[in-house]
Amino acid sequence: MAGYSVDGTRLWSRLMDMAEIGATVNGGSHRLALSQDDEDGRELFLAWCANRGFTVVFDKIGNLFVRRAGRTPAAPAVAIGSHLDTQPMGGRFDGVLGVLAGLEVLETLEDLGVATEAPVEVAVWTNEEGARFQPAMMGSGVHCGVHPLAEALAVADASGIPVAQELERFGYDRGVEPGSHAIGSYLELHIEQGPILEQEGKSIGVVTGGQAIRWYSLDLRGEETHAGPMPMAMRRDPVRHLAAAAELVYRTGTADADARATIGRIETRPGSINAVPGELHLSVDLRHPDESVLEQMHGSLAEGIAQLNDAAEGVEISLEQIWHSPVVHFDAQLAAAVRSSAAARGYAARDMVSGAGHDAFHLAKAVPAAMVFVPCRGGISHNAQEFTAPEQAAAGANVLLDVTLQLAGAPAPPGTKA
Ligand code: HGY
Ligand code: MN
Ligand code: MN
Repeated sequence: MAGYSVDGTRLWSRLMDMAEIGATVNGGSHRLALSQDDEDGRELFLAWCANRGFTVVFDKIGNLFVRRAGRTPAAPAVAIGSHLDTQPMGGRFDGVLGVLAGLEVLETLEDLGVATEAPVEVAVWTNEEGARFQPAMMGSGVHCGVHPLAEALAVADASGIPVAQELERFGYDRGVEPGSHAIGSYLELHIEQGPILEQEGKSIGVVTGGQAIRWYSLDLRGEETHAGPMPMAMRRDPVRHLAAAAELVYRTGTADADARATIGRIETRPGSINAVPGELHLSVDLRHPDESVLEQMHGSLAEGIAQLNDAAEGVEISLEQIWHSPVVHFDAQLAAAVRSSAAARGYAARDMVSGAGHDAFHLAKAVPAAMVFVPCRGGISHNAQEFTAPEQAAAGANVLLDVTLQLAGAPAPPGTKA
């Protein structure tokens, strides 16, 4: 339904205003889930929404739903959204683009006086990144019934602060029951966070699905002791096995060209220069677009770690899976709507599977869902240098606008065929 266009200048200035909150010295964003910075970002977003008279519902896990009424209030809402929380040294567009492009779609409909049959809502999901509280995509997972609310509330961050305490701090504990605020379909605009669109000169990614993800805690436990007097042969030093353990992880990443293996966090305890660590903790993130290959990667890592443990004198080595997000298939009709909007607008596009996890992965279990990608410079993301150009952001928002109008039921724009 190419015809209407968003205000790309307004979208870009909102993106830059949001980037001021939790700005890092090297031009990125630091708004960890349920931190004051995250809340400040939400308050800014809600202030923009209030200026247009949109109504807000929030739930007990902190998900926000900003609603623009439709002619049929009882019609299932079309939700468009993403997340505002960021990685510790994240970029300015991951998640934020999807939320602010969603607001831009609502504002464009207001500006043009376009009435939709169904309500349209912008969804802001709590703790998509999983950097402070694991697992990732927590708020959307609770909304879709994947994680029980009580389980999510009890998750604590590295300093022992539970999700529940932070939600109470900001008043979200007074929200509606997660999942009680029904939505009928879901769309998410996101930067690709990889190099394909840019390398191929494409403007739009028609995201047909997402790869499977498994997270682990890899823990090695020995005995703390003084770095001076204790002879090397008598030590139970877990760090002696770091290289072998890391090699096992990276070996799973060579399963084939699509396999991904990442050690994002390495920590010794007590972490003192002159104390042999008693503990060594590694995070492991394995991914693959084929569930059965990821299962093989899982098996080979578990077997390797068990053998390493058997051979390690005086050090206990364990591998615990803490999260599994299965392969996702998005709604073919919604993907087709994305594809035809890009074609109608003359945007070069290609189908692709998402390497990153997104809230849409959970929503796809509950309602028809799809995603739209735009390129990011050098494929870089989860990095302060993350960047997508103003015209690329606007192109993605225009496709989001078209598919939203199709889903929500609206008269065809003047000069276009319905
Ligand atoms: O882990 C992911 O892929 C996402 O950034 N949460
Ligand atoms: Mn994201
Ligand atoms: Mn991310």
